[in-house]
Amino acid sequence: MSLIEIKVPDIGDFSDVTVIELLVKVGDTVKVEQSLLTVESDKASMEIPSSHTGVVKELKLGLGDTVKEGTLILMLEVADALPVASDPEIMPNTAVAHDQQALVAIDSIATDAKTVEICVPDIGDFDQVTVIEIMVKVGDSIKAEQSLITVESDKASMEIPSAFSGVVKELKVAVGDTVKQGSLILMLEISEAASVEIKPPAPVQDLMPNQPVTHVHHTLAASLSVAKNQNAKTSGNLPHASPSVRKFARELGVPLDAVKGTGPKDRITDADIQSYTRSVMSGTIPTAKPAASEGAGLGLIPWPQVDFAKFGQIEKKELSRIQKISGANLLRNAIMIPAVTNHDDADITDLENFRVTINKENEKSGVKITMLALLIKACVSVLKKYPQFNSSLDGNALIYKKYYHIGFAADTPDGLMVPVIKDADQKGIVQISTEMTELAKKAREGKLSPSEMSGASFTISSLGGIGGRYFTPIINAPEVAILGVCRAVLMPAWDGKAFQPRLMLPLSLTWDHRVIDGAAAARFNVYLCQILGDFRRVLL
Ligand code: CAO
Repeated sequence: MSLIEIKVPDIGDFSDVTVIELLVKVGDTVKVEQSLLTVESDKASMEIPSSHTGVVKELKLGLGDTVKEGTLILMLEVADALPVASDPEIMPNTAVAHDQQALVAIDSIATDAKTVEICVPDIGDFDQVTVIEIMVKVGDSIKAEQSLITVESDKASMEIPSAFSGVVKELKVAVGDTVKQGSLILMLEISEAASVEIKPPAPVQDLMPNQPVTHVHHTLAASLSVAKNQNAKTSGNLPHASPSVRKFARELGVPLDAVKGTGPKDRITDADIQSYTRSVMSGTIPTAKPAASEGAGLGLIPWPQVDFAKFGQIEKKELSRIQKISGANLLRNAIMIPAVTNHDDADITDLENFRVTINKENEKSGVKITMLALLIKACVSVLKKYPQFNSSLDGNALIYKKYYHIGFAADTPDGLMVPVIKDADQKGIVQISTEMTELAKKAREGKLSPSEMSGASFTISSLGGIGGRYFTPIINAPEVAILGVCRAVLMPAWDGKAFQPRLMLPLSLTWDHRVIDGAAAARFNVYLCQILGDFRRVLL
């Protein structure tokens, strides 16, 4: 027995691809040609087979690792009798090297032609592959390099991009068709300018001069190279999905093996992922119980299905668009952030007197200073002192923002919106009050632009105009803290000799425990209360 290194073979034009599936584990006996792992670029995925039979002794890479030709995959114990395989039929073949120019071939006589044939380019060692997805439709305007179709062999799937920008005139393939290099995918109308830009072609044998339409062949951004042996077993029960579907599933956190594919050969489609997500969200299917190694999953029981009409009269109304969007965000933030809320009370007796006095003096100007504007200014001072509250998590790093854009929750007939006061540190209280009034009005009228709702580094949610004591606001990710404010009430406060009536403002600070700890949160509230108690501290 001897131990050999199994490395990533020549994988054509792929240079840095990501490992998305490990198909073997330590102790497994693998056969020559058996797939070891799946790698994926943004255009294609492929399985990498073993060049030897043996027992896996050690895995040298993990999910998410980036690999290229020569990267060590694993250590394999092989029987000494077995020669080191070098059979070209077994080893993944070298991808055909292509000159990009030569492959973007066009009939020189047809430079004034407007319609071109877009054909399957050289796809390496694939000769008969199945179309599993069509990503464009007649009438679509597409850009050069945009993916048109996904094809799949038993080992890999890849997206085939367009060589030109233009408008799709006619589709020449359908899902389930078998294609190979040269198969016609679609007819594309390209602008004259685009056709003129195409350099005269290198001679390509299969082009017919003087044809009325232009033939276009081009190479893939990445040519694939995989083992040819058709008898090699595919990877057992691996979910069957194209790279774009896999990417989509990963973005949503959907476990592919829990999704039932409805495409040809049970292939999982975009629609399957969407339908799975909808079912989980509505509680129709519970999330899968995670394996012990996966850590805590939600493992929720299904949402209760109740026929409310059995208990009395009901009326069903669709959620507003804003409610649907904010609902999805709130759910993610509530689930994904380990949030804690600290409550405190600020003595705003003097501040409220000051606010009322100034508003009386400025009655004629029409500009009213609001408590929320004062809170925004006070929070900026606290954020400057405790910058981790003005940060965002980026993997294992923290991004400290040097700007102070403060979002404020606004109640609107259609649902909750969060307009943002940009650069609040550089603005006076009158300006903040004026902007807030305008933004809140726009929010209620549904006229806020996306830029007016983006970029917040900290948020305040004030229920002060309505009432209540304390609440637990949900952090507006990727921010790490939010301040909830309720209605100020007169409370008796002991001054050492007697109880005095003081106007106390209830504060509720929710913070992300991955970034902030309880002591820091308490300090934040204490300093905020000090500022609100004596606003001159803002000048410090
Ligand atoms: N304590 C006591 N009184 C307060 C107060 C407080 N903390 N905050 C505001 N008030 C008073 C104001 O002074 C005003 O009184 P006057 O008319 O006598 O001056 C009155 O309450 C109305 O204030 P307002 O709420 O209309 O204005 P605002 O500037 O305080 O807030 C805005 C503006 C847009 C934040 C608010 O209208 C709003 O939409 N709040 C709801 C936010 C929300 O829904 N949060 C929950 C998010 S989680 O679901």
